[in-house]
Amino acid sequence: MPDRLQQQLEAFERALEGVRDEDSLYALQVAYIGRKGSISLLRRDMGKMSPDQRKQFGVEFNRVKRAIEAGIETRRQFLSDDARRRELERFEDLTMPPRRPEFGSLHPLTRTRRALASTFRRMGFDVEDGPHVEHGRYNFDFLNFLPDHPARDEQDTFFVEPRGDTSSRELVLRTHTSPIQVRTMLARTPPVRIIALGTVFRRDEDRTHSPMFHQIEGLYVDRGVTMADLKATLLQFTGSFFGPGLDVRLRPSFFPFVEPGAEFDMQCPFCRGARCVVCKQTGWIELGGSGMVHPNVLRDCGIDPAVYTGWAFGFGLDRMTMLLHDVPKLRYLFEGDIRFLEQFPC
Ligand code: FA5
Repeated sequence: MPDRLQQQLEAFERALEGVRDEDSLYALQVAYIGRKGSISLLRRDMGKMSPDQRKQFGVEFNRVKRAIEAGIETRRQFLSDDARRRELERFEDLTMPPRRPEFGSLHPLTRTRRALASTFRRMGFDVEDGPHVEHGRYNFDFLNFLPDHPARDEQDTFFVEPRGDTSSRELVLRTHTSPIQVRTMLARTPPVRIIALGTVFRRDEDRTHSPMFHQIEGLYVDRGVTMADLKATLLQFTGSFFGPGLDVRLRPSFFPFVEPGAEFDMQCPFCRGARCVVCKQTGWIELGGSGMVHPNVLRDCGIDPAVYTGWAFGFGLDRMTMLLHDVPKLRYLFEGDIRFLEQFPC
């Protein structure tokens, strides 16, 4: 009888090796030590045994049963560990440092644009924009450009061929943000206090000029507005954008849509006037053009120049961005080269 127990144990051990999952393991357990399992059934013959045989059988039965239980437990543990290991293998090496997701960041020009917009919003200006493809009338005529002004020349302006009846319409890619002044004055009555930020286009290309670039335009029209308001606003702007204490200067200049007209410079924010490489040892940074809105422009836009006066200014966002971030070439801003853009993390 003990031999049969041993045979059952050996058969069990062989079967156990082939068990690959919990269900088969449970089936094997039932087949051997379940109530009607092959080992349990051997116990039925105990009644026919002598007391000595029974005792010997009992000892042997318990040993075999415990061996089977231990075998099942070990296999169960193995299957569970194996399942866990395979699950982990589906992932990458968990001991490796985590790979961080790559975050994009705002383009330096976008940052400049947003910073300028929020500075001027705080100063009480509305933000406006207009179409990139603009009527020649708004880009030039309403702004007091004479029909033979050189800026209208093919060499400076991108002309767009209108669809349909072409005789009455001259379309251009706007060459500056000043037509937004016109659109705003035609649509609103003073007081008008806006800035316009946008993309503009000119046939122009070298280290500091690009055929596509960006400008910001300021316009303030109301009763009694003077050049002193212009200078005060420019001073307030440079103070809130670059920090207080930077002087601003106006130099006489000509733009058809302002009279008087002026270029405006601000004291270099890097050396604060002490002269450095950024300001080319002058102590000043040239920002853009400005002046009192020409009476002809006000009149053409339906605003009485005897009652209202206004000022306007405009400067390049791209140059401002180059200045702020020490970018040596304008084209770097437009090439989309990731090595350049990565230098401006969030
Ligand atoms: C104008 O465009 C006027 N509309 C500005 C103005 C507005 C004057 C309101 C008076 C009243 P200007 O052509 O100088 O002005 O251009 C203004 C700025 O745009 C320049 O100072 C320069 O910073 C920038 N700019 C001009 N051309 C380019 C270019 N091709 N690439 C990059 N920036 C340019």
